[in-house]
This record gives sequence, C-alpha cells and structure tokens, in this order.
Amino acid sequence: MKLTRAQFKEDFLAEIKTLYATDLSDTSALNQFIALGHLVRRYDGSNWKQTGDRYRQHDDKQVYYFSIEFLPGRLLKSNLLNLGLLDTVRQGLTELGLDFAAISAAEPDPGLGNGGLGRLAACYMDSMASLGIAGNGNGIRYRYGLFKQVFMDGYQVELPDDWLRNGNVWEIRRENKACLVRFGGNVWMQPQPDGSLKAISENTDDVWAVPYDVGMVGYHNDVTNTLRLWSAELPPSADNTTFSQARRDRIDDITKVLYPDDSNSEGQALRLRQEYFFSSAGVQSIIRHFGLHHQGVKELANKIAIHINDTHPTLVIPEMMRLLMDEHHCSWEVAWALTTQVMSYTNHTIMQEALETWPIEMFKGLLPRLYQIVAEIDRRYRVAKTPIFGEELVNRTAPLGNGQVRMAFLAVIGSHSVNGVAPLHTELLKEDVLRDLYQVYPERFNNKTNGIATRRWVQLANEPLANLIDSKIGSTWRQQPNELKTLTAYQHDAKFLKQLMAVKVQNKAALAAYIKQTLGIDIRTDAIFDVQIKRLHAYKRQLLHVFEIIREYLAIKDQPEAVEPARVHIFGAKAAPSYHYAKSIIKLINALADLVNHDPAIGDRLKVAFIPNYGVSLGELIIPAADVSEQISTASKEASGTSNMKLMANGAVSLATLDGANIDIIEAAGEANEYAFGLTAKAVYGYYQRGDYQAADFYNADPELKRILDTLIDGTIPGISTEGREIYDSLLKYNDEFFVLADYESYVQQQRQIAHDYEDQTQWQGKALANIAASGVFSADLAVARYSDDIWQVPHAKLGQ
Ligand code: B1N
Repeated sequence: MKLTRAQFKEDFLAEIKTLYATDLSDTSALNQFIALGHLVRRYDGSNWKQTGDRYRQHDDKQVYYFSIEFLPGRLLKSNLLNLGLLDTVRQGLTELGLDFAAISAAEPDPGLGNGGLGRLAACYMDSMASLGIAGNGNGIRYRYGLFKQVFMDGYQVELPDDWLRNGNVWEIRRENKACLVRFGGNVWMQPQPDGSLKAISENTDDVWAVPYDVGMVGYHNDVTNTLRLWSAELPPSADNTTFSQARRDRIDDITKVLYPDDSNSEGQALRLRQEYFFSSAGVQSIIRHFGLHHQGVKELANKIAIHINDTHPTLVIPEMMRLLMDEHHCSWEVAWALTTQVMSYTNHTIMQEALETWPIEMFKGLLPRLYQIVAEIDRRYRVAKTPIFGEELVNRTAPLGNGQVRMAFLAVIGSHSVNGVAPLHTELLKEDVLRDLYQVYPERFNNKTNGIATRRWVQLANEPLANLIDSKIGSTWRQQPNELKTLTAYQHDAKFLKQLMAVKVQNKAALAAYIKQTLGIDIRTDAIFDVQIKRLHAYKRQLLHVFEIIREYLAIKDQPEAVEPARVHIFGAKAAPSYHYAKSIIKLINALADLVNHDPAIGDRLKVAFIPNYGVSLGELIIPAADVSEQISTASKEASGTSNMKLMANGAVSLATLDGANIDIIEAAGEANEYAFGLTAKAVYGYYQRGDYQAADFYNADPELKRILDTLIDGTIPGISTEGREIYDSLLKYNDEFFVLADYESYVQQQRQIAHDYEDQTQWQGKALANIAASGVFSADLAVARYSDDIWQVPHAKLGQ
C-alpha cells in the first residue's frame, strides 16, 4: 500500500494519543508496539475485509488448514514487509527518535507450538496468503504457550508463558461466530416418522467455542487471509446453579495450555478434549459458512478442502459425518463420499511413540456420538476390505483395534490423500508404518517435501544478506525464490564471496552480543559457529555433537600448540518437561559448557553456548550467524526437518546424516558443498532386522571414543555424576538405541574436514553461496503450490520453476 512517512508519523502520534492519553516521551516500547499494531491493523483492515468479500463473490474453493499448533513468530515486521511498509515505518520511527528494533522486540512471540510441525503450519499460512489462495488456518488459542525455559544450575526449569498478559493486538474476538461443542452425556436413536433414526444427545457437558481471528497478510498482493484460533468458555446460558466450579474449571482447562510434547503422544483425556474441541468448532463454522452461501451440500467437495496436519485434528472426519447426517440429513453414503473428498492428511512422523491412539473406553465416554460413527466407519471398512485383503491385514489396519482408536489409520481411511514430508519419509511410510494401508489405498499416498517462508527466514531475519543478493541478481527472488539459483554464477567471484563473509561476520557479531549479554560468554566472530537448534530428543542426537565438543576439548588439552580454527558450539533446545533423559542431556551440555568456557588453557579457542528458551525469535537471530548446520538425527527418524532448510538459505553448510530432507538438501546444493556422514536408513533397518547392533564393539575398538565416553563417569566433567552415568548406561548397558556410537567415527571425520576447509574462506564462502543458491527449491511457496495443485485443487499465483 501507499503511505508517506509524514502521513505515517501523523497517524502514529494520533494513535499514541488516543490509546494512552499521554505524550510519546511518556510511553514504553510495549506501548509503542501496541499503537503500531493497531495502526497496521487499520492499514490492512480493508484488505482483510475485501479478501473475504472477494472469495464469497467468486465462490472460491476454500482451504482449511487444521493444526493443533501454529508458531507464527512476531507479526509486526512481517506484516509491514508484506504490506510494503517496512522502510516507511522504520524511517518514520527513526525520525521520531524511536528505536524500531526495540519496538518490534517488545512484541510477545506466540509460542502456540512445539517445533517444526507448528512452524510449518505458520509458514504455510504465509505462503497461502502470498499465493492468493483462499487459505484459512484453524487451531487453538492457548492461554499459555510453550513454557519459557530457564537454566538453574544447568538444569532446565519451565516457567509459564503468559503471552496474553498485555492482550494481543492482532486478534479479533468474534463472539457472534461462537458455537457449542458437546462432550460426554449419552446418545440414543429416536425413530422418525419416515422410518429413519435420529441421534439425540442428552446430558452433555457443553463448551462455548469462541473464535479469535488473526489476519495472515500476503506479500505485496492485497490479500489477507484468516487464522482462526478457538478459545473455550462457559456457554452464555450457564448460571451458577447449573455450572459447578469443577465444571467451570474443566471448561477453562481445555484451551489453557499447549501440551509441551514434540513427537510424542501421552494419551491423556485433556488432549483428546482439545482435539475434539477445535476440530468440532472448526467444522461447524465451515459448514455454517458454506450453508449461508449454498443450497444443500452437493457442492461441498468442490468448495471446501480440509487439511489434517498430523493426526491431532483427525476427528474432523467423524465430526463432518455427524454434521452431515444428524443436521443435514445426508445418508451415510453421501456423507462419506463428501467427507473423504474434502479431507487430506499429512503424516509428520514414523516414531512409534508419536502415533496417537486413544483407549476406546475413554473415547466412548468423552465422545459417545463420535464413537458410534467411528465404530460404523470401522465396521464398513472391515466389510468392504476383508474379502479383498483378508482378515489379518484388515485387523491390523482398521480404525479400532487392541482396545484403541487408531488415529493415523482413521485419518488415512477418511481422506483422499495421505502425504509424507520428504521423499525418504514417504517411502518409509509406505514400507513400514503404513505399509498395510498402502496396500489398500496405494493411490492416496504422495510426497510433499516441506518448505520454509523465505520472506521471514531470509528477507526479515537476514536483511544484510537479502540486500547483498539484490545487489547481484535484483529482487525478483523475493517473490520467485527459484531465482536464487542464478547466484551460482558468482560462485568464483572473489569479491562477492568476501562480501558474503562480511555479512556473516556482521550477523555473528549480533549473535555474539546477545550471547555476551545473556550468558556472559565472550565469543570470537572469526570462529566457526557450529549450530544445533531443535527440540531436545534422543533421536536428534545432540549427544553426538557433545562428543565432538569433548573431543575438541581433549585435543586442545593434549596438544595446546596445534592450531585449528576457533569454534563456538551453539545449542538451542527445549526438552519436554517429563522427558527425563532429554533433561539429562541439557544438564550435560551446560556442565560441559561450564568446564570448557572457564578453562584458561582453552581460552577463546573453544566455547559452548547453550542459549535458553529457543523459539522462532531466537531462531531469527541465530540462523543468519551459523556456519555449520548440525542435522545429525539417526537416519530414518527425522521425517523432514526444517531448520536444515532455514540454515541452508542463510549460507550454513550442512553436517548431516542421510535423513529426512537432508538428502534432498545435499542433492540440491551438491555433495561437495555439504558434509554428509553416517549410517543410511537402510543400514539402520538392517541392524533392526538382524538384531546384531553391538554398541560396545565401537567403544572397545576406538580408544578415542572410549576416552570420550569415560569422561561421562570419571569426574572430568564436574557436576554430572547421575546424568553422566545415566547417559553412559544408555549407550553401553542399553545398547545405544539411536546408533550414536556407530556414527561417531564418520561424524568426527567430517568435523575434522570442516575445520580444515574453513581455513580457506574463499572456498568456504563458495560452499555457503552454493547453499543459498540451491535453497529456493525449499521455499514454502513452492510446497504450498504443490499441495494446491495435487491435493486441494485450488488455483494459485504462478511461480517460476
Ligand atoms: O514435523 C516437522 C518435521 O520437519 C520434523 O521432522 C518432525 O519431527 C515434526 C506430536 C509432533 N513430527 N511429529 C511432530 C509434534 C507435536 C506433537 O504433539 C508430534 N512434529 C513433527 C514438520 O513436518
């Protein structure tokens, strides 16, 4: 949009006056942020309204992306960027004597997700708006986001994330769009005059679902879509006599806090309530909106696509069946045909512990009508498929089995499309976790490799790099990320590579300042910034990275005269509060950091910085400063990964196993520009099949590895006697579930190679450039375009290939 600086300043000062009844000089950065937020909302208001009007007038097919997590990050800068106002506002504020960086840092970062899954949903919202797709998000407005992480004595301590304390400028509460979600009670079938049966629910526990809408601003295209987050409240009819305190608390609890589990499922009733709550409210509001503009339900599947982001929203399937049959008088057959045409499902993990199942008794008690419908889906599936595939396969794959409701199976059976998030992951789905269902529905399976919002992760997070790229290839890459590949022409341009290095050093200095301020550690900007940022999980193998640090530490102690480039090992990682082992690894890293950072014999040659409370905002600071991207999961375990893509786009080289999207990154950037190592997924499965992995053999065969492992229990690292023993035992006594010892040697070899290669900065920056140039293929815009073409069948803005 068009806006002069003078006009902006006038608007801003007026907004301050209206909101705070005081002078600018008397306001805080938070006040200024809130005023700016209001202003941006006002500037964008007509776009938002007109986007909805246009969709309605054209009767455009709507995509609804259901996700129990969204991690949008701070919205001020990205909204300004997308509206084309970033420079005007920044300069205007500077002219008013204000600090734009401080104002944007005052915005709370909504932590409504755990990690990659939630961030992916947010990247896709950005891309849907930017491609002009009629895309809507549907999720939960958690009162408390993911816990804030602090370290006390090196241990993780979780503090509540009270992100709504000062309100949320971006949301609109739409009480007029609220609906009832019903739990519990009992159902009976009432015979109707026409001979049919009608489901009657009685004595239900009713919850009022109130939507809060947040605008998702498209990039320079006047489109603003809606992310709708639901909050659980008392029904308006509630009075003190009918609603006991316990019942009020039960309602309050539903949207009170995000489950802090990544790639894990605990099977708790409250989680099931959360899942049904936002699935039901979402489908109700979709059908209501559809019904306002259409006669009957015939057109439903041409006008609506519902995407199920992992199994958490799978209850949209039986819920849509319920609404179509109980409220819109559809037959089972009609309802089922519509439902399966509308639904599509993305799987995000093959880890057994993440695959959701619910005890039938719990499910039945909480959702009696939904249970009837799931049981009927199960019955019909068995009837239809047993003659073709036999009883055994059908027993293994039916929605109900072993006393459980099996959510992934229900999602596959009730959708027309099932996708994995990287080629290897999709293959493993077909061969392993969903092998039997792949026999039944081969045509449903497809791959959609993940992508990232280049706008946020490069244009906003790394402005110096974005500007440097503009100076070489112009700015069309900002809309057509594939244009980045033209950068390869400069791979041997010494001057450009120097500029690239200068940008990296500048970003490192910014991160170094933050590390100094928060952790009190001095780090050198000419050191290798070796970065691992992701949830703490045994399969992600932060432990392997720890072993490298111990190796480097011992090497300097043994041979102080040997010269190697300085290293800074940077970690960001939250552990699920109940994940004991992950917390022990955190303690280990912090204890090791203490030892290394304070050893005068080490000086500034080796530093370890575990930055607390990693999240989207810290990612924006850390990623642009990285030289090395640690992507070292046990092959086959990381479905895709997305920090690998963000780091690549910012010029970090990957030190990576052949897992998830690492494989595709290595292929895109070229093997010579990455550091691949370790067992392949096939080799890992080979060990499983033969059952002959012997971790102790690696320990006994490699004196260097033995020495490193022994530091866990011999007092070398002070303060970890219990954690050190626990971790040591996990490797030797319990045979190293994630093959850390098997991959040690090849990992270290690549780490040595990195130290060697880093010395030649021209060569090194050439590799960085190759990564940036190849990163365009991992743009979320391209990923969303593929979903639109292949799964949702909706039009979108054209993208160059
Ligand atoms: O989803 C990301 C992938 O890039 C990662 O590889 C994958 O680990 C991640 C239960 C999950 N899979 N499963 C989850 C999150 C929360 C929860 O309660 C499971 N997250 C992933 C995006 O595709």
